[in-house]
Amino acid sequence: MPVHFKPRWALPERTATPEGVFRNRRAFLKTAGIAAGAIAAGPAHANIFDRLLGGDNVPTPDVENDPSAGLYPAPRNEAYQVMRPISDENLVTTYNNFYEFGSHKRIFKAAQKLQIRPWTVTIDGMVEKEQTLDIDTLLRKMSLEERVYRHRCVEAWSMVVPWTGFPMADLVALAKPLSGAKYIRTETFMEPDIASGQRQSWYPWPYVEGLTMEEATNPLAFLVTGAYGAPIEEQNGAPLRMALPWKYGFKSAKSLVRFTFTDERPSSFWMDIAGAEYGFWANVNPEVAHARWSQATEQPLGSDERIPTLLYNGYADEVAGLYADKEGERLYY
Ligand SMILES: Nc1nc2c(c(=O)[nH]1)N[C@H]1C(S)=C(S)[C@@H](COP(=O)(O)O)O[C@H]1N2
Ligand SMILES: [Mo]
Repeated sequence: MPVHFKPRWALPERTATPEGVFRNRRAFLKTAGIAAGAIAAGPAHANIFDRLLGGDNVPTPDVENDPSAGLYPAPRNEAYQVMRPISDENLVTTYNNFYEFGSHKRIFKAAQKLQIRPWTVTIDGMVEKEQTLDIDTLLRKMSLEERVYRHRCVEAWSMVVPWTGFPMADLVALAKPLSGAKYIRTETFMEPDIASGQRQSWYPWPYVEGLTMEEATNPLAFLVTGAYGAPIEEQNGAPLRMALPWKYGFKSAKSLVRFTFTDERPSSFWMDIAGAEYGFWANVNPEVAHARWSQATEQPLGSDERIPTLLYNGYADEVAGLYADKEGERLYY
């Protein structure tokens, strides 16, 4: 595992981490033969998120059929910690944004239809040699690690998740970009037969996102393949998604099939829908309001209390330098 800096927001100890709790949950559920939703979330979670969730059971993860299951749990990179409790896995896997399966939060059941094997990832555009890799071949080439990251949705809810994955910089190294490449454009799968949202033709499918090469090679930019010590579930973006924790959540695109290296700044799904409200940079900033609501505070999943939102979502020391020369740009939405 690479040696990393110890950021200011890192905790000296695992105080924020309910050590061992999430790691064992799935194994326990499997042995006990009960659905995750049958476990009461407890009085601490009797809040709006539970009310939104209603009574449906959470599907038990299909871990035994996943060829990558043996890669988990991966060693935790202690440099990436968060001074907030890890969000309840039940909430993270049942309260989602994934417009391919519907424009509401309750898509986890519909998302089970996504076939995550076989799955290929294409690397093309301004690279030495275009390549298409099977996801399990890609996983074998990468060294997986666990990182606890904050996630701040532009809608002002937030979560703290132990993701497993590898630095996006490692994918860039594998891609061998040409010197003229300035941006990476990512593309999500396109399968209207199984993803009902993609049959709503007024949306500009597929879901496209983009970032600069400097952003992609910043140590914080992470490609996620797992969560809570197991392969990531369909509703959270299996088998491969981004985690760009200093940006609003919509930049962290799910279920990726293509990375295109280019010298042109890509447009994105949300820019095409409402460019005045959702831009290319979309860095978290509590002082810059969304067109329709304040971004000053956020509501953590599973909590009744709002907390202050932090500049770059708490990662300013790591990423502010990326934007020092971009004064005139719309950096924060
Ligand atoms: N392909 C795709 N990626 C996506 C989205 C989406 O609708 N489609 N929603 C984004 C938004 S707005 C957020 S907040 C996060 C939500 O991730 P989660 O459901 O794992 O919490 O995914 C992001 N990635
Ligand atoms: Mo979001």
